[in-house]
Amino acid sequence: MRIVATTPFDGQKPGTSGLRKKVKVFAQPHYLENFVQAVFDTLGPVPAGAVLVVGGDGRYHNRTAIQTILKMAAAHGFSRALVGQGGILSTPAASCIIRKYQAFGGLILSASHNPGGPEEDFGIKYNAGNGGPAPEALTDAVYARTRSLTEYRLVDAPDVDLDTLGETQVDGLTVQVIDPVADYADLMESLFDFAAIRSLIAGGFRLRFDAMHAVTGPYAREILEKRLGAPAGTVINGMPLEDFGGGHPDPNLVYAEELVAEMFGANAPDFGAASDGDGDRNMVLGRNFFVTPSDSLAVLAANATLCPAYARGIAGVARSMPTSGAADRVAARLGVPCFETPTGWKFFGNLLDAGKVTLCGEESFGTGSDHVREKDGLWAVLMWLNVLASRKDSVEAIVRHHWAEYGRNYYSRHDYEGVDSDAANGLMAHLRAAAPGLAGTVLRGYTVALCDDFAYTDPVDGSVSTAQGIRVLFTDGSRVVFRLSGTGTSGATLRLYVERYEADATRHDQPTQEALADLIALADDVAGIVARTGRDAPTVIT
Ligand code: VG1
Ligand code: CO
Repeated sequence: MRIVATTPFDGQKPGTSGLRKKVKVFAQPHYLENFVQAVFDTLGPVPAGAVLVVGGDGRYHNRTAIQTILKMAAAHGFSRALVGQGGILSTPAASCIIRKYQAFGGLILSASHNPGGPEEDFGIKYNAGNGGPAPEALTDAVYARTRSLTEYRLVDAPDVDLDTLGETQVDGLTVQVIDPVADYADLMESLFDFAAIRSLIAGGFRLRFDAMHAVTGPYAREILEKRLGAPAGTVINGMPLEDFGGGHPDPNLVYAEELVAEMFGANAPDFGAASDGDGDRNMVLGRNFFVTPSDSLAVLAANATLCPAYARGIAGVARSMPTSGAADRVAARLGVPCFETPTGWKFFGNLLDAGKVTLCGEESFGTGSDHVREKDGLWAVLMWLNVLASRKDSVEAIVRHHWAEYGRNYYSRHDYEGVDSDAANGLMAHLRAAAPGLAGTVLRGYTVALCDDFAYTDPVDGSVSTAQGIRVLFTDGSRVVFRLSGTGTSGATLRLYVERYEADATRHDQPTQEALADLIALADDVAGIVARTGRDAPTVIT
């Protein structure tokens, strides 16, 4: 074992989902090592036989980082490391494998939806033995440790062959290279009615899945094309590339352009879907029809009992605060609780572990259930396919029927990316200061019921998370929410979330931006977005 002297780096504070920085930052000597040692020091000595799961979304620097982590895991006393072949593990597959093999925890290498390549982003996060992202208390402790670290430890050993299945000894650590897909595909097959989906597809139902040259390609090919019999070519951009083909592996209407063009073009397939860099997000499209992630969560909750895994009903639903209230209405109808958490999957872990909820979702194209402790892109796709196979109706008809029954939550998110950090922080500080005085005022005809900075008390462990976003709630149930992204790596990203509920089914056909126009204008009145950021339009609208 070698002990290497080091000094702390600034800014190794995990954000919404792990530590994300430019590759150039991660590739500096000691940078990754410091962070990994801080994680290990925070965990403390591991028990005999402890297993660590390691894998990533295949982006540039993935393999280099894995070799370093394995040498450090050996020095820290782990007995076994389970590594996805080629260094590949989607985030939900990593969660699945941690749980299935009762691992101590896992290190996932990903910057998710952020671009990859030598000039772009890299990331790392620790997931605990429940398969879920480390809770805030742990990430805060890791950050504190990065501030005081003076050394890290690793063993001197040759690099491990990551491409051949089997076992290699790295000092006392047995490194086992595993099939990254099989366990996950088996889990999916245990949750859904694959026979029904297979006959739907055999009957001529056409689908397209865009893996965006990111991690889900091999998973989608195995599940959709091999196990469910969809024709070869159903999965497009299915080869994971270190730079995602130069694209932005974020499944939304702007970045998944190839899929969107096909789904809104002539002779479009019946169903289209895409996933992100690390496979935990999903976008679901029907023919000429976009399903908002918030609606998707609500529709899946309302139809959950059609799927074998949820046939006996769901215990409850959780959504992040900015996610629309569509799922709340379903929960109310079902008579189950609905929890509102801060942004980021780590806040769902306790609720899932305690059995308080079965389904969770975020407006940012994240949906998942208690089958793992991460959001899960392909899982959502399969749940939709199971519902479609059972209802024998189109995506659009199912969503419109849902609106007719529950009302429609018009919803949109506006992202202002790469904004000057001081300007963004100034905008948030201004809102925070203005918040207490806003209640009772009337803005463009909307009366403010409450304006606050969202805080959350975890109902399981009592931990409190503050400053999770400024929300302006109106008396008619509409709202606008402002928060800064915790996943970006350059400047700041301001997110504006806008929601309005419409009960009247004769008014469910407005274009979303039109239906929300007054609230969008009002958000600028309140926050001074244009004046403060110098942007006259958002970078991305979803
Ligand atoms: C974003 C999303 C959030 C999601 C997070 C991680 O965070 O808004 O809902 O959980 O990304 O997703 P932020 O702080 O940038 O708004 V992933 O797929 O990047 O791991
Ligand atoms: Co992701």
